[in-house]
Amino acid sequence: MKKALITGVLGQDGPYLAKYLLKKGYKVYGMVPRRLNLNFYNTDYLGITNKIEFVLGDMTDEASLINIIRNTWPDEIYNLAAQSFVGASWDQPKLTTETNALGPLYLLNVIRNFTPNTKFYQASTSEMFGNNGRELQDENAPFAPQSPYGISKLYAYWIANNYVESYGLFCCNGILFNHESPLRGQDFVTRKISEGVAKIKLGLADKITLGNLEAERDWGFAGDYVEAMFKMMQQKKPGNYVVATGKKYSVKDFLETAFNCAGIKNWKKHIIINPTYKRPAEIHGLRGNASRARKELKWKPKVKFRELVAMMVDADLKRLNEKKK
Ligand code: NAP
Ligand code: G4F
Repeated sequence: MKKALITGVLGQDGPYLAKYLLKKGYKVYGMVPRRLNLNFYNTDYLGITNKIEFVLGDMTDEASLINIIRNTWPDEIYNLAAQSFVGASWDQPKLTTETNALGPLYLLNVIRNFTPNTKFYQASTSEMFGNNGRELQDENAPFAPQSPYGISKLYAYWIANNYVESYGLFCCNGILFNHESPLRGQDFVTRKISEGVAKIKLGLADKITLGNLEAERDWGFAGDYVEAMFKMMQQKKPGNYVVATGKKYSVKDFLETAFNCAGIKNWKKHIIINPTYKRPAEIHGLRGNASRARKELKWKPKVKFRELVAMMVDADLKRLNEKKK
């Protein structure tokens, strides 16, 4: 039986990936940091909490990572743990860097020293492209990150590549564009909108407070994107792959579609703009070209933009309705 270790297993992507690997017959170890109240909502939502073996560890604590890997001896490590909220990376740049840049370095050193045959997936991001002046990004596009988050992730991207070159490790960077789902953290704009719209529909709120509505993103479904993670780890040679839909929409488009899905007219009257939600440096638009993944991994996204928005609004309506009962 193959063994996989997923860091960040209780976030958005972790549970979808864990479910996918469990279905493939993997033994799944899920690394969780020590928290006062660990939140198992996302693994419960997918019905997999009791199928994962949880192990305690922190990306900023090298010793904990050494212990975990030497105790579990995984065939594949999917490094999804991160301080992943771009906005917070200006408030906590050191924490962001320690978690997102040094954490992967620690993991790579454990692999190099103890389990050199373990394959390593690094959760890289379209944020690394930043405002590079290009309209469409592929694996060869230049990097121009705009946030402490993007910069921390760029370090991890390069060190993973360097460990392939230097030590022959098998490391893949999945350069994933924004992907969302009902399990998305409530701070991210799509979930903030789907939850806000659901509350307005149910009479629990009247307004959603947001920042820059003009920003454009290439939004896909997290459940589709974890398949690409797995597929790149099964290739003969390690590689870096852009994972994206190739279509971009503005925050405004997302809003309009979400209100429309809930059957609410005149959406503009429910929006407040608050500059606190604007960023010191913004990435205006991101759109990815996933041709390499399509060709080599035979991967393509299944869920379309409107289906994704509807899925998120419906899930929030259902959850809030159940809470009301
Ligand atoms: P997420 O929901 O924020 O999940 C990240 C998980 O990492 C959380 O469960 C978090 O736990 C955990 N974590 C944070 N700090 C940690 C630490 N020091 N040690 C151990 N665990 C820690 O992120 P996601 O959306 O699933 O994304 C997965 C990965 O892909 C992230 O690395 C993200 O940066 C990257 N990525 C995401 C997207 C996207 O659109 N979703 C796109 C490109 C790349 P707490 O919540 O308890 O802190
Ligand atoms: O939902 P967001 O916070 O996602 P962002 O910054 O694109 O980052 C996400 O995707 C990256 C991949 O490109 C990941 F690497 C990263 O970990 C994360 O998952 O913001 C999207 C856009 C931004 O332009 C932001 O300025 O929405 C704009 N926005 C407008 N009002 C807002 C808000 N974002 C948030 N979070 N909250 C608002 O009120």
